[in-house]
Formats: sequence, C-alpha cells, structure tokens
Amino acid sequence: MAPEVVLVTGGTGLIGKAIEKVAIEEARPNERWVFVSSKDANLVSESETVALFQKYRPTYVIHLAAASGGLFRHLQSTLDFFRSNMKINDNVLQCCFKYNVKKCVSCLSTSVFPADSTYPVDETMIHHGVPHDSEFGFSFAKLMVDVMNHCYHQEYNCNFTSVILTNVFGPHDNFDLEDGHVIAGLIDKAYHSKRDNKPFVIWGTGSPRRQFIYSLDLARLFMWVLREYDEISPIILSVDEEDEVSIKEVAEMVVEAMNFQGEIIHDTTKSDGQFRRTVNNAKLRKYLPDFKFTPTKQGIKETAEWFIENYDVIRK
Ligand code: GFB
Repeated sequence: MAPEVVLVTGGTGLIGKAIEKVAIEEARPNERWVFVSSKDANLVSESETVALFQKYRPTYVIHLAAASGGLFRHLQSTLDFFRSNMKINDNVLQCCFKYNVKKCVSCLSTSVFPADSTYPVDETMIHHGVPHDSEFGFSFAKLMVDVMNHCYHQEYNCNFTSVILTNVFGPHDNFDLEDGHVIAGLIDKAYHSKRDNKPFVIWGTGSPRRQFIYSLDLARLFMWVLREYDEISPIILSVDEEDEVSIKEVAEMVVEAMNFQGEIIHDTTKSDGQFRRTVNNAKLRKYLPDFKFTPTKQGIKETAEWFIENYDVIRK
C-alpha cells in the first residue's frame, strides 16, 4: 500500500525542525513525512504550489510556511506580509481542496486578537476587533485562514483547521537580529556582548509580557492536533496564564543561560510592541489536562546550548 504523505510547509524553520524531531519518534508505519521549504517551492506562486502538491500528493498537510518575523521586521513590512501571506494561504488551502487532503492544520498567531481587548483572550474572540497596528497586515492575513477553513468546510466539508500560537522559541530559530524574535535576538546579543566585552542591550522597556512556548512542546501538541483534534475552529496552543513572563525576566534568563556577567542596559528608543496578549488555554486544558510544558527557563537554557554548539551553521 502506498504510504500516506504528511507534507509540512515551512518545514525547515523553528517549528518544522521540532516537528521533524518528534515525528521521527511518533510517525505511523504507513506514513512518509516530507518537510519542504522555500527552496522546494515559492508558495506565493500558484503554479509552484500546484507543482508541489502534484509531486507529493499529500494526505495530510501541516501548513507552517508564512512571511513573518519579529516585531521589528513586522514594523517595516506590514503590506508585504499581508499580500504574501494572503497568497500563500490561498494557494495552499486551494491545493489541499483540489488534491483531497484529509486534514490541513494551519497556524494563526496571538497577534490576531483585537488590540483593544480584555484579557485573557480565548478562541471565541478572534473576530471581535482590529489587531494591534504593529502587526496589522500579518494578523489580518492570518485571520483569513480561519475564514477560509470555515468556508471550505461549509461548502465542501473539508477538514481544515488551525492553531493559535503564542511566542515560540527553541533550536533552529532565526537568530538574525533585525528579523528575529526576542529570545533568539537576546541570545545572539548576549553571545556577542560577552565575546566583545560590550554591554548587553535589551530593546524597549522590558515591561511587555508574553507567553513563550518551547518549540519541542509545540511539536508534541501539533502531533495531537493532527491526530485527535476534530474541530474546524482554532485551538490556542499555549502555556498556562501563570507562565506569562516579562521581556525583562526572559532577558535575565538569557543572561544566566549564556553566563553573561557584564553591563545590562535598555534601549528605550526601540518599540515595545503590544504590552500584553495573555491567552487562556482552557480549551487545550480541557482536552489535555496533564500536558507538561517545559519551563521557559529550561527551554532557554537548552536553546542557548544549541546556539553555542551550532554557532557556525545557524540560520541567520
Ligand atoms: O518576539 P518579538 O520580536 O515580537 O518580541 P512580539 C518583541 C518584544 O521584545 C518587544 C522586546 O517588547 C521588544 O521591545 N525586545 C527586547 C526584543 N530585546 C529584543 C531583541 O533583541 N529582539 C526583538 N525582536 N525584540 C511576535 C511576532 O510579536 O508575536 C510574531 O513578531 C508572532 O510574528 C508572535 O505574531 C506571537 O512578541 O511583539
């Protein structure tokens, strides 16, 4: 019998690499997991997306590919992120439909929630208002994934769903200072500050709060969503509310993990972005009450060790 292909778009990034690691242990005997990147197909292009689906004929799709970055990249590229993500998501979901994919799991982000909101937010609130202007284009494009999932279900009974992610970090992150997310950026800065005997600079005031999820925990949750989660509406995959930390606290964890002992300063000319986006993971907890998340401090330690070991080859 021909194997069932699980196609993972954006498969060589932070989340894809973590899923690859977990899938090696949890794949079923009749499955073939294929992790593709922009080198295999530019998903902004309809013809390249069709060619990719034609080649692999997937049974399942985990759709991670997105035009994205950290706060500072979003501030520069909001229109580009809107247009690229709209095209990518439309091409991928249309191909999932045409090639009879049994289930597609896409990613939303906590940045999709209304900027003007009460906290914590939950899955029922994603369409209740306008996202924060720091990630406006990206967030609106992501919201349309949920709209498309419901349309495909309503019209063709497709099983396309999505997960809402908070801030993800771990090995294989993008450690580029301008484009990357905060933990990767801070690890990179701590490394260079220590090496060059310079102050360690935290951008912004350090007071914004975030819920960070370690990529390997997220990968285990993705496997569960693919196998077990049976709703079209999204589910938040996040650590608990009490695990939310400030940027200053994560910076301290990075400093400890990197054994940096020099001066620490804040550059308050840099944006803080959204102050908080606290999510309620009650829906996830109802399904998986006993799921154990890696403590953020432990995850940062493992990521810092990975960064140091792989410094010469990391994605920059
Ligand atoms: O991960 P990040 O760039 O984005 O974190 P978001 C930004 C926060 O960290 C701001 C502070 O408060 C920054 O001022 N910060 C401090 C730094 N030092 C640094 C640094 O060296 N680099 C960076 N990047 N920030 C993300 C989105 O937003 O939220 C993702 O960019 C996704 O695409 C995710 O939507 C959920 O946390 O603001």
